Amino acid sequence: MESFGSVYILSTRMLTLTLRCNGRRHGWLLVAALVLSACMGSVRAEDGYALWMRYVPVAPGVAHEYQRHLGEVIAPDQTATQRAALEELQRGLSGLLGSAPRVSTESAANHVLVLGTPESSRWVAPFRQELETLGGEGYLLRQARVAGHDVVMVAARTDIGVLYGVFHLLRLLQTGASLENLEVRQSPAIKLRVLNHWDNLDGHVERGYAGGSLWDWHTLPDWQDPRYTDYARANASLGINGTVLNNVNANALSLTPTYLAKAAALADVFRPYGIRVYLSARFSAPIEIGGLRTADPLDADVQRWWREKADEIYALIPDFGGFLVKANSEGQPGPQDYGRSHADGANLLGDALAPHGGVMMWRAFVYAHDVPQDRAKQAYSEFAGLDGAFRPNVLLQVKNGPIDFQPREPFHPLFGAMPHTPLMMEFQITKEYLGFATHLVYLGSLYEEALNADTHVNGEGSTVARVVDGSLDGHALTGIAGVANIGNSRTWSGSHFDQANWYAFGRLAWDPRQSARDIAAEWAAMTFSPDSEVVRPVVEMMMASREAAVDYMTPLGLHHVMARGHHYGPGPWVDGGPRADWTSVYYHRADRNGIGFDRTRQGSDAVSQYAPAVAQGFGDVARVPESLLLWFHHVPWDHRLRSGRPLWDELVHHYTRGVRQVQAMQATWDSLQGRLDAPRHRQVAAFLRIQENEAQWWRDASVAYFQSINGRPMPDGEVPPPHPLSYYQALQFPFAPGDGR
Ligand code: GCV
Repeated sequence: MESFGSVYILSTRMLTLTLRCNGRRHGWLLVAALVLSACMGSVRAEDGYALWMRYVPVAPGVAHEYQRHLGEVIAPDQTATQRAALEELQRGLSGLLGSAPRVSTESAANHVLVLGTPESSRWVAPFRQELETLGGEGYLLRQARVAGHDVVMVAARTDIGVLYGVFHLLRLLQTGASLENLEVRQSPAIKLRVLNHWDNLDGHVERGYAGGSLWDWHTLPDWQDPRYTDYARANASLGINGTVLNNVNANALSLTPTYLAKAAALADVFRPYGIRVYLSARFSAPIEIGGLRTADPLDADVQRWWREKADEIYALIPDFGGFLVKANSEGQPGPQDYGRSHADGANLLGDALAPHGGVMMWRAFVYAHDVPQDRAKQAYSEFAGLDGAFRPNVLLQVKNGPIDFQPREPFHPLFGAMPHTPLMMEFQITKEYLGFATHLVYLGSLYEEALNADTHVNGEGSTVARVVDGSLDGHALTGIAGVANIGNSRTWSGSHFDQANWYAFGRLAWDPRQSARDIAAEWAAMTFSPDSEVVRPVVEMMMASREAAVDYMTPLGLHHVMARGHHYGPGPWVDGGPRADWTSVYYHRADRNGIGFDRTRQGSDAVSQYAPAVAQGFGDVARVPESLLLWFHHVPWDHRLRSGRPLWDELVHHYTRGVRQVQAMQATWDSLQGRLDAPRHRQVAAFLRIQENEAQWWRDASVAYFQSINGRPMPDGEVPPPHPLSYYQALQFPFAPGDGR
């Protein structure tokens, strides 16, 4: 297996120089192991491959405490998952503590680390009843006195729970937590925690900014790249338990025997890590690969075809998760092609999967160009009336907002509107609308904002998180999906900081009530250094970053004003083309007098899709959060905001503030030079320069455009754009990454 750790640079120059480490000087004679291990974090040639599982040596002070507790391990190794847990523990402890623990079956030591389930370990057996309460994936970490020994226990009802517990323990060590009186009881709040890969069979990743697809379909199933195991480890470390391998804009070939064998090989690699494989299914597959003349969901031959297809898949992948379907959206085929409803379509596939225990994840991202209705309303119009019409194994997968993964959107009105249907949250981890991989934008804050939004459907506290985790309406089948930002780039995510978004998604999927700030802090500690002088500034950068992007791209509720097609850079002037709701002018509606989309009762009335308490707030220009003002209201350019500034001045103020915030992030990052490894520091610094230039570009192009519409002078103290509008409009990026094909 490929080394997951980083390469150590150990040049002769280093050995003959006096090293400076944590402010202390050491003569070269003292170099040897002590200094090397203390300084390891700052001399490693880090390339990001190790993600948050770098397992670099902990500070000598804590190392001693950890060694005392964890020097000897008793763990089963009979199943693949047991071996994965033990291997991870050994890998982790070897790196963190400098030596591998002794592994034994019976302890001679006073202190011992025990892994296991009641079945696999006699040490854990007495805790059977307690472990039952933690469910199939939960775990218990506890320091206890057992049979005369001081035991740190990683116990669970299942092997997977133990594996998750091992990752939790390693996280504690990586972040410098104490093991004294350790007591952690964890179980996931959401059942299906799934990545969606928008990966095509030709290796292109739609909206992918981290290289090509991780899946080498050409060499599968014979060659299983060790990287697939590392992918599984990374996901298991977060509790992600499913992956949809292929793009929702699906190719029917992924359901042919050739590709199913490849998917099965991946499923074999992922299984020990608790990850099930799912596939995006093309609704018209019965025609394209089945030779049928129709894909009508009520046609008996079509129903048989899907049943047999499911049987075929489960023969190859016994724990296959199920299907994800994008239907009748953006040109994809679907049940409406035959005059049937989305429920008819979803139930067709749900029925085929049901005998095998599979689930059907049907997407609500549906809007039709022949419907003149406000696009923000269409998913609700299509689905709300179907509540209760779906089979028990069908989940409806709903994007966090009603348009499309914008820097800021209000929560999707379907959340709370379908109490009889399990609604999955769909977040985007890849930053299609947030500066691709080069902008530092921490999405933990965006996810937190969406999950904490209060739908008010059952009174105050009816948060989106409670819809998604099933507690609001009593659903046991629950799910959350993240559109992956993973590719074959050495960094996995295209940039070091984008790894944090994968991480935050996974951690919130496990427990949507965690704070984005806490998640950022543990990620920063593991990814860079647990030193508070590093964590604190890095977390401050991360926590400010999403608002900065909103400011320089889409302040005050503006949305979908980026360039056409590839969505790279500003394009508020985008107009014309195949459909109005793919243009910017459709969304901002700026004219000489004002700007914004009127979604009040006098306008498109999208506000009425929310519960009355929410609708009243959104619909009232005096009460709507200013961050969503132009999402819901068309207001005059001189409308006064809470700052006292007229709207035009406020808008320009936000654009400029966004650029300044990026500059502040640069200054913070520069101040960390020398505290972090140089390779990663250099790349982040370079990307921040790109981000600064592009933030400035967003600001200047947007100001130039809106000024051309409203004819207003620049607000006092604001610098005019350096180029005329025509300059920004003429910029072309024919090879911008990630475009759909
Ligand atoms: C996979 C947006 C993206 C598309 C994506 C679509 C979807 O429109 O631009 O690339 O298609 O969302 O979520 O289905």
